[in-house]
Amino acid sequence: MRTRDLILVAVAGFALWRPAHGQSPDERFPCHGTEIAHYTAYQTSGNIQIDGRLEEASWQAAPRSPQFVDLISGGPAIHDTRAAVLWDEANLYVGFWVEEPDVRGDLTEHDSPVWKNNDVEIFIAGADAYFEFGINSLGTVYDSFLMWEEAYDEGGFSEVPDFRRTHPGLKQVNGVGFKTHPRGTRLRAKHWSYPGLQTAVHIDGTLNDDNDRDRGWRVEVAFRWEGAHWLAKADGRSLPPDDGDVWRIDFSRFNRYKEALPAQDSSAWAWSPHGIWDSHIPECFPYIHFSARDVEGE
Ligand SMILES: [Ca+2]
Ligand SMILES: [Ca+2]
Ligand SMILES: [Ca+2]
Repeated sequence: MRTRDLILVAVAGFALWRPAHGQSPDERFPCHGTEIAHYTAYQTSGNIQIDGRLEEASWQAAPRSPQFVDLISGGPAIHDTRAAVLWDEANLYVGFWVEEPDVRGDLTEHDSPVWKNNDVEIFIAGADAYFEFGINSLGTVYDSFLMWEEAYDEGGFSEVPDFRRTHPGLKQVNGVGFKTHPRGTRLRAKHWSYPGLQTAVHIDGTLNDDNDRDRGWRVEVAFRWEGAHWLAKADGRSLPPDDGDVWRIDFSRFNRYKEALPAQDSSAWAWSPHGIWDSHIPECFPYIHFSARDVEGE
């Protein structure tokens, strides 16, 4: 590489690593407001079978996200990860295409910390609460419901036995790497599971066998709209959404490995970068615009 190219690479690298603070229209958050993705989710054109294969015409026609980037720097990731979103009157659908040369996983119990394997994650934000979901290559799901503690009493959450403050499973949490969120602490109900959740994983390769090189794995998830009742309650949003409604939903991937230095790989990749090691920042989630149009067009 010529010297001039090296300098250009160095400048580009520095640009990706500039501190996020002071760059964002809203300086309370570590992400750059202008870098947050917008996406249009169209309606399915036929039934979606939750088998992990993403072969339906609707998935083929759905716009796919750009390749996920590093969660902190926004720089490129070594393997290709993309997501797409569809919906119908019954469900919100999410698909992931995960390039992975060595598919691994060993956690099999529901609500295991699947990010300790390689996983992909979905966070769905409501006004006063959000839902956290992760799944590994074995199809093991971790899910929890988190309520902003400042909104807990007004939100009516105590009507749900699983969400009562007295429930032994309810834990107070304060983000991961971003401990100064303006809304403060959350109450996490890990024991809660998303009602009627359907998930499937398809591995294109061999699991826990490094005698070959795998192509990766795919994930197909259906969230029943009615399961989002407590997410939707605070702002009275429609379930299913109305044409033109916008939700904030995050999509990410956590790995147990990092690309070798000098690459700056945080081991977490996301559709939109957060600027910090923390998925729990709804203000950094992509904007998902729901369209009533059929994904295959008129
Ligand atoms: Ca399918
Ligand atoms: Ca759970
Ligand atoms: Ca393999």
